[in-house]
Amino acid sequence: MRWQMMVAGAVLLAACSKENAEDAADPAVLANYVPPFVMSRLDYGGVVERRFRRLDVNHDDHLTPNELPKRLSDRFAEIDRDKDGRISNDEWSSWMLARFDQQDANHDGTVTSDERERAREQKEMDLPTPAEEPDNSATPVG
Ligand SMILES: [Ca+2]
Ligand SMILES: [Ca+2]
Repeated sequence: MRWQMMVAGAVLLAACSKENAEDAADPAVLANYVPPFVMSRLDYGGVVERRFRRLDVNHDDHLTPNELPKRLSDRFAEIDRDKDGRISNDEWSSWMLARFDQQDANHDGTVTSDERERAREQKEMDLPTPAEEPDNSATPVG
């Protein structure tokens, strides 16, 4: 009969220590904390514009297949709506904004972390963010 008492005691002890552990914040959760991400359609429009300027290395206001990033190279035909073999600023903006609207699940004009996460699960492309294309227009050049 004695071992049964010991088992009961051990179970009780385990239950207590589990409770204590839940009181403390989980360091793993804190380490992985990412601040919520919100991007408005207006911000995004600026980002897309700046990315176009950056990608257009020969400044002819068009993106050719060699100027398109690799991850977008198989979308070239899709983006080049008039099929003239190059992507105009209009074609680029409307395609990129269509990606934004697709990820803006509740159509409130912003894309949040949750919506980004959902898009990722659906293997949608990551939208470029203001952090990736900072607005340097305020800083004097040269
Ligand atoms: Ca170009
Ligand atoms: Ca075109």
